Amino acid sequence: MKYERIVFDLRDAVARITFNRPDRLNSFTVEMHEEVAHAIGETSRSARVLVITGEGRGFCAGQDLSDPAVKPGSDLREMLEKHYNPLVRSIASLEMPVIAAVNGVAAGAGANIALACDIVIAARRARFIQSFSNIGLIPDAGGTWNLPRLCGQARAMGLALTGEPLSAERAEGIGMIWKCVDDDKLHVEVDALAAKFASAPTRGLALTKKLMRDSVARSLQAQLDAECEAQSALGRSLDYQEGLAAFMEKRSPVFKGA
Ligand code: T3D
Repeated sequence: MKYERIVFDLRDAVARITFNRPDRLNSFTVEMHEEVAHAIGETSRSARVLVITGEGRGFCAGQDLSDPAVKPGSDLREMLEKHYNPLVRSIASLEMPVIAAVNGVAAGAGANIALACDIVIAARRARFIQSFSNIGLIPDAGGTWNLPRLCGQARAMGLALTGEPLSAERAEGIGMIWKCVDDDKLHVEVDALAAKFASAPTRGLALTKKLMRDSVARSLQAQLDAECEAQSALGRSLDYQEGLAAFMEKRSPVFKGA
């Protein structure tokens, strides 16, 4: 596929999707969704970590509000079912860590796509805005699910009902994101973490991600059983064999992701 609304790069097992409509703060059109979906398909086949970021001064301002597909009176369900919901599901189910490198403002579904990622690192200049309430909509793209889990019901409710911007620093302070870093350090930090994940025991990380994500719908007993299953599978993996051997031999492990 020829990418025109994103830049897609896949090197050394690190995939990177850069939203690339900076004059519209990287807001989503149907075409951009299609390109992102295609790039995620490529990622699942060949990468061990995915980074999502934005070009210019914004990360993503959510839905492009000038798109005729979302004019008042149209059924917005179709846009969610065809594009936003599959995107959130594919981030959650991708068998590798997904890092959001939030380079600037993240609003509406743009904020919630970032928060759907496994690790969120934001530049100090970034802001998270649940801007839906400003235009009469609800926080979609998983916002009503992820927000209360990430930062608690009181804060989630406040952010969603007021639409007030939350600074990256405050987002880190309330545990909504992993880290806020200086603007000029964002890509250095993210690249270092992506490189670490690209040579990590990918199956172990993938099962960690799955267990954490699935835990919200399980009892303690069911979760303990799921941990047994995962550990039993990983105990037979080449990466565990290598990790143990490297520890005993006092050398750095070389994980194959298998
Ligand atoms: O089913 C469905 O489709 C419903 C799904 C909905 C999902 C959603 O995401 S709904 C929420 C949509 N997003 C928003 O409501 C955010 C709208 N944008 C803003 O509130 C502001 O732009 C920001 C707070 C994000 C940033 O403000 P600021 O002052 O830094 O920038 P700006 O000047 O407002 O924006 C710069 C340009 O980007 C500007 O264009 P111009 O004047 O230079 O020609 C602006 O119109 C454009 N832009 C920003 N956001 C969007 C956009 N154009 C189209 N759609 C946008 N969402």
